[in-house]
This record gives sequence, structure tokens and C-alpha cells, in this order.
Amino acid sequence: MPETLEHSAAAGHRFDTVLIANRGEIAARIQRACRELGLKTVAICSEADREAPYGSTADSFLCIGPSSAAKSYLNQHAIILTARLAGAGAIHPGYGFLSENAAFADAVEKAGLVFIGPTASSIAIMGDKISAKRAMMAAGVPCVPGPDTALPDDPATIERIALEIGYPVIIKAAGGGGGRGMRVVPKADVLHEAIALTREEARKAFGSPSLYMEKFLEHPRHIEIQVICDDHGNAVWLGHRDCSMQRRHQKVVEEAPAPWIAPDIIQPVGLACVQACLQIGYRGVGTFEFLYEDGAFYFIEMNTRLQVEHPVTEMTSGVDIVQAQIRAAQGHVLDLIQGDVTCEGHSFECRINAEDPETFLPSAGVVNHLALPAGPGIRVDTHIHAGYKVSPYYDSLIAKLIVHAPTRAEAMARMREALAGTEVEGISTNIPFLRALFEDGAFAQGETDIHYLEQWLKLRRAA
Ligand code: MV4
Repeated sequence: MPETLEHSAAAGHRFDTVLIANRGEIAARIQRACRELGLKTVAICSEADREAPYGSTADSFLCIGPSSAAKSYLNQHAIILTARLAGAGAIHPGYGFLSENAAFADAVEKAGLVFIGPTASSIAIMGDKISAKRAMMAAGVPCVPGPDTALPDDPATIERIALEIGYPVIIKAAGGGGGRGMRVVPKADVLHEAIALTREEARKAFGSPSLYMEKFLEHPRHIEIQVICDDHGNAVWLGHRDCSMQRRHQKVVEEAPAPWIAPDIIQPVGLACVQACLQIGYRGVGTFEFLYEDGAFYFIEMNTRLQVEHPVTEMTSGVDIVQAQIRAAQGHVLDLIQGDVTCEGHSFECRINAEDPETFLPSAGVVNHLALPAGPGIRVDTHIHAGYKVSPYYDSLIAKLIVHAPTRAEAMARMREALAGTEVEGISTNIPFLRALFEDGAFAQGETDIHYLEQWLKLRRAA
């Protein structure tokens, strides 16, 4: 009997070819991990990326649509069809694009392919920030004070919830996340107005008016915990990262471990994350995002994808997170236990963006000169080369500069050295601004919160 797609699906996790449904540095990063695991790769591109070097290193390379992401990297049907035509048994979504789209994960599995990521149901639970919070509270993960249910309509009940939490509170859309669809309420007199506005925005942006309310934390740090899980009831956490250095919800510098976090404070939080993964049957890699204020952790969201900043955790844990993610999707038992996980030294990542230094608008054009740093403890994840054309269609990340050294101070010195050895000409980048940031005293002390970078930029502009 000839094998049908249904039969190959029944064969379960086995695959020898991976379609990488992404572009840029992460397409190159995933391709490397596949090759190291002995897997063949299918690269895809839009018309704007036809010349992309990640295409020529893949086993096959197919253009799936026009430059607009909606018609290429977000075209679910074209991607699944291409995977079948090219003989791929699995799809790796990378980050962004379709990586946290539950309907896509479901469609991939229904086509008899493996989605390299968690189940569609895990993605859906975490995509709804209220059900995510409910799952975390049930697993004993510390959350921001506030109910794990949607706000009711009754004004008096809403007022009572706000008073119970205590002002200031924050109203968030259940369908939001990553900074979209939220509004701070300083005091009672603007509560109902804030709810009405956020509800309308949520209805338009996310197709759901569902909202929830939390205590607003005024000066937190953003600290996240990386987990990796298999399909056999095993899960570990790989330490923590500090991603407080951001501007308009775009991370600029990340580091591992988060500075000044005592092991006995983070330990129970990491274990609770592992517990939560086991309780919801999580598979693959994931990130628990926390706000950290006055010595306490508060869960806000879970990311169900591989993240841009995964390298800092790779450097400190020694675990190849992308390989581990692919092996988990193949159905392998996790090859490390919690006792094997250590955190050694300190790592920083700088995101090099092609952007105007004043306006932060994406800067497209040809990179006519490129020098990249090298040396002990220096890693560069990039897809660009001299002569590369940065297109205006996609996000402006052109390279990630990653360093690792025994101590935080040494890692900062190493990043200064790496930044000094980085030259990108022909387009504007944020390199000058990153160089200045690594000379900043408060940053050197690890004394910064989520508002620091924007304040620093404001002061710098004034000076
Ligand atoms: C918060 C908060 C303060 N209190 N929630 C922004 C992104 C989204 N992941 C959640 N965000 C926030 N949620 C409570 N209860 C402040 C932020 C926030 C923020 C969080 C992390 C990193 C940068 C930020 C910048 C502004 C606001």
C-alpha cells in the first residue's frame, strides 16, 4: 500500500528535512542547528530575499511569494504546500511571523508535518493572557496581584476589584501582549474611561474585547526564565536573562544571568516554571516573562517560541537551545536533567539594527563595508555580508553581537571591544548608541529598570 500523508503523520515525530519558515539571522541560525543534527534544510524566501545567503547554504531554496510579509512569510498555505513539495517533514517557524500562531501550528500538524514548537493548544492558552495567568496561578507561579478572570461589565464590581488591588492599576487586553493593548490607571476617577478606551482598542486590534486588571508596578525590571521540555514529562529551566534595556517594547541589550538576583530568590521561581510546563504538557522551548520589583517576581506572559535573545542563555548554560528544541520535536527524551544545568560566567547580547539614530526609522540600503569582531568569547549571529542589501520590508535587526566572559565586568569590557571592532557602512545603525550605552555608569552597576533606556535617550538628546 502506498504511504499516504495520514500514514506518515502516524509515524509521529520522525523527520529528516526541516523547512525553515523564516528569514534573516534566525533562518541562518536554525539552518546551522539542523545541519549539526544531520537534518536537511529547506529555505524559503520572499522576492525581496532572493539573494539571501541563507538560501545558498540550504539543501533547497524556494521563493514563496512577493516581498510583503503577508504574502510570503505569513502565507500559511504557501508554506505548508512548499514543505510538502520539497519533502520536508517538519516546519521550524523561528520567531515573529507564524511562530505563535495556534491556527498555523494546527494546520501544520493536520498536514501530517511536525510543528517545531509546542502544541496548538499550548500556544492558544498562552496567547490569551488571562488563561495564561490562570494556568500559572494554578501551577504556583507568582503572578502580578489581580484576578485571573476577565473584567465584568458591572461598573461597581470593576471599582471594587480596582480598590482591592490598590491604585495604580493597569488594564490589559487578553489578546494583547508585548506591550500592545494596555493602559495605566493612576486613580479611580479615570477608571471607566480607561476601560472603555482599551476595550475598543482590543476589539479592533485583537478581535476580542476581553480585558483584565492588575496592580501597576512602577519601576520593575524585566527578567525572563528559559525552559526546555520534552514530550515525556521532562522539563528543565536554563537560568534567567535580564531584558530591561528596551525602547518602545523593543529589546536592545539582553544579558544572562540577570544581575544581582540571589540564587535562593530565583530558584523557587524556576522550579515553579518547570512545574507549570509539566502541568500544561508543554513541549519544546519557552520563556516565562516576569516583572521583578523589590525582591519579588511577578509573572506577566509566556512566550511559546524561540526568542531573539536565546544566545545569552546558550553562552551561560552551554546548551544549544535550537538543537534541543528540534530534538524535543523529534520526540527525543531531554538529554539533560536539572542537576546538569549550570550557569557559568556572564553574557551580553547587543541587537544591531539598521535604523536612523535620531528617528529610529528603519534604514534600508546596501552595506558597502562590513567588519565583524572575532576572538575568545565573541559570537556574531547575522545573515549579512559586505554588499548585502537591507530591504525596507522587514524588521531592522541585521546582526546580534554576543559576548561571554567570567564576570559581568569582563563581559562588558569584551562587548566594548566587540563594538569597537564592528563597522557597518552604507546604512545607518544603532552602533554609536550601543557604544555609548556600554560606557554608562548605572548600566555598569546593573542598576537599571524597564524605563532606564528611554530616560537615558531623552537625557542624551537634551545634552
Ligand atoms: C506591566 C507593567 C507594569 N505593571 N504590568 C509591557 C510589555 C508587556 N509584556 C507587559 N508590559 C508591562 N506590564 C504591570 N502589572 C509594565 C510593563 C512595561 C514593560 C514591561 C517589560 C519591559 C518593558 C516595559 C515597558 C513599559 C511597560
